Amino acid sequence: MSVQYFSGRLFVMPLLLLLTLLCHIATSIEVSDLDSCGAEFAAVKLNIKTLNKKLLIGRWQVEHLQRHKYFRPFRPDVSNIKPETDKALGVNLNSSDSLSTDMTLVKHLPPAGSLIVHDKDCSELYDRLKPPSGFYRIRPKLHQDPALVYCDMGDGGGWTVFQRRRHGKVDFNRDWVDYRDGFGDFKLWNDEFWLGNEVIYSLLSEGKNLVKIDLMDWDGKKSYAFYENFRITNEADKYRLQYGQYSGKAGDALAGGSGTVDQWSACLSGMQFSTRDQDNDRFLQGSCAQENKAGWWFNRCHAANLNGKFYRSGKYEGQNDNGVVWGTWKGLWYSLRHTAMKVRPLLMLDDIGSGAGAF
Ligand SMILES: [Ca+2]
Repeated sequence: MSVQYFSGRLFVMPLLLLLTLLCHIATSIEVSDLDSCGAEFAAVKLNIKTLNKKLLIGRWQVEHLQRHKYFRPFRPDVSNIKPETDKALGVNLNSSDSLSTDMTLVKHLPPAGSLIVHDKDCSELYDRLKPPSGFYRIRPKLHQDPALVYCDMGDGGGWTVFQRRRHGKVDFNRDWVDYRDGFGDFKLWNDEFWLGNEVIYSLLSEGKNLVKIDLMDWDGKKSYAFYENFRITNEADKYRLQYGQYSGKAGDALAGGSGTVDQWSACLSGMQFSTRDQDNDRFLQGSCAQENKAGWWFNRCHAANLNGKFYRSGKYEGQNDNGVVWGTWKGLWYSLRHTAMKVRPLLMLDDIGSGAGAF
């Protein structure tokens, strides 16, 4: 027994020593590995976490877009498409746009002359192709002919512009028919126009939209106003104006101002459209449209009239406050230099999330 025990001890001792040595080596390897890889390992873990988050957001966005029908997979028939110049596409690109543009996508747009119109508004076009700002054909309602509109693909993208003032070359003091059918120029990026009440009616009829009003004064200062669920009724009801919640920086001029008297005389909610030949305002003694040289929704008469007379100096004087006016920002006696009224779906997801980007 004692010999066996002794010989056993002889065998166990070197084994223990070996194990201790191995343990020491293993521990030192582990520690040095952790020392050298610890930071990398943490970074990889963080990356995985971030990617998982992005994946979740992506899945949610796709579900959201599909639910609200803003997303339609685009599968161009490349077999029929030959390389074309941008000019042949019938698209007037805004050369001043700083948007990054994938021209391979732009080349899949229907060529000029084609009556194939995929999109009911610029937001659908934006979702499909993300083209640069410019004039495109849309078809707000299937039974209607396509309309040529300016799509503002900056500012988050997907805006259908239905009014624009830039330089005063287009006369906005016009009759009912002109305002109904639309007028102005639809070629260059800074052309002025009124899209037309019929198209605007179709464009806005589904509600759940966001209208943004972009304004600029003669010093180049910019401001804006948002209105949710902006709508007009049909021609039989004289394109009566309805809108929801206001937000923004320029003030709620459509409400007429902050005082109850101002609102009584100038709130445009519920007002019908008037032109110089159709007086549908609430001013019994006269015609707001004639006094203000514009087709617009008038009460008795207004604190906002973006279709007014174009004055080239900002401040102006006269018998009537008939300039291009947004009263809550610059007052009734200041005529703005640039204006735009544009619309897109209220819940549209975009590059910047909210649509509240700077003008
Ligand atoms: Ca009247």
